[in-house]
Amino acid sequence: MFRFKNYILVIVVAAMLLTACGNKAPASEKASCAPNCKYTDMTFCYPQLGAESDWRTANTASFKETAGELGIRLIFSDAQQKQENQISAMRSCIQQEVDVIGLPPVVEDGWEAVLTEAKNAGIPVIIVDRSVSASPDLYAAHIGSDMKLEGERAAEEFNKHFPNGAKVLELSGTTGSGAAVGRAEGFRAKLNPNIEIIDSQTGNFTRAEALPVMQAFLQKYKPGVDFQGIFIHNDDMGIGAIEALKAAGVKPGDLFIVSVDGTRGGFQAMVDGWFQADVECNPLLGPQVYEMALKLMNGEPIEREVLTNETVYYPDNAAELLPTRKY
Ligand code: GZL
Repeated sequence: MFRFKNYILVIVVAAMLLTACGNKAPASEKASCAPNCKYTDMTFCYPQLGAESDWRTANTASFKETAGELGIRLIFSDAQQKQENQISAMRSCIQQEVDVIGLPPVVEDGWEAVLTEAKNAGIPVIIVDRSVSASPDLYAAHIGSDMKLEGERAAEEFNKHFPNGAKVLELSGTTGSGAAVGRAEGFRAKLNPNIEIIDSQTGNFTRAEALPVMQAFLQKYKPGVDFQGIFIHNDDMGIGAIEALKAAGVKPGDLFIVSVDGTRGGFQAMVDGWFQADVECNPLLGPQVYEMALKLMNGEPIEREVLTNETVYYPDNAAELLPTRKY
């Protein structure tokens, strides 16, 4: 009798253990191939925010080309700059039980629910490029630019150029995005008190939306008289603004313009004399993000915050560097 009871107990305990093993691994658990996962074992989800700028095009290319080189199965989607599309793409990836999700968030807020769903499904999320306001315990890490520093660097260019003060306009990026919030914050934090931002409007990081904003500015303010400079949050909006400036008879160099990204379009604008500085913002994040994703699959330690090293570009060597630009 005693032996029979033991036998039943063993079966019950074994059944309980099997059931437990069958559940999704809790967050930050390693993949089943750990600790020897290879890139070819990885299914990576990248719900890209859109295709609004040359920067974004280069960012997409970095993830697609690197996935092809490494043999990673990439689940890619384009959210057309809509957060709800990014969230539904993430939910689809959670259903497909991908290994890792990289999230390039269009805006900072509103990610708590879907990040919690990913965490409960045992799928780590790497925040890519822009940041989120959600609690850091809801995601594995952030890899991207220090947007506040980019804004500070732009301010330093205005401070150097206008020691006796000036009035400037700001063409800002997508409202509520980590990039626009950080750049605006850094710009204001570092700008000398004798330089006044007389107006700021969003161009949503696109050429098409920046053109009418610049046209409206030119209806309201006389270039060179009411304002002497413009801080533009990305090169694509800068190129849209240049079209409006040209149509209004403004010439290259009439205004002091500082942009952000350092794309080929931005370098060309420096060669043509329109931009007096271009603050680097590097989109080529694919390799770094995939390397971190593989470490997560193998249960290896990772850095929770990785900020890309960036610089400021100037017209004096823009022509020489332009042919070497990767984006
Ligand atoms: C910044 C990135 C921004 C770029 C824009 O890291 O999110 O979005 O500056 C892009 O060009 O649209």
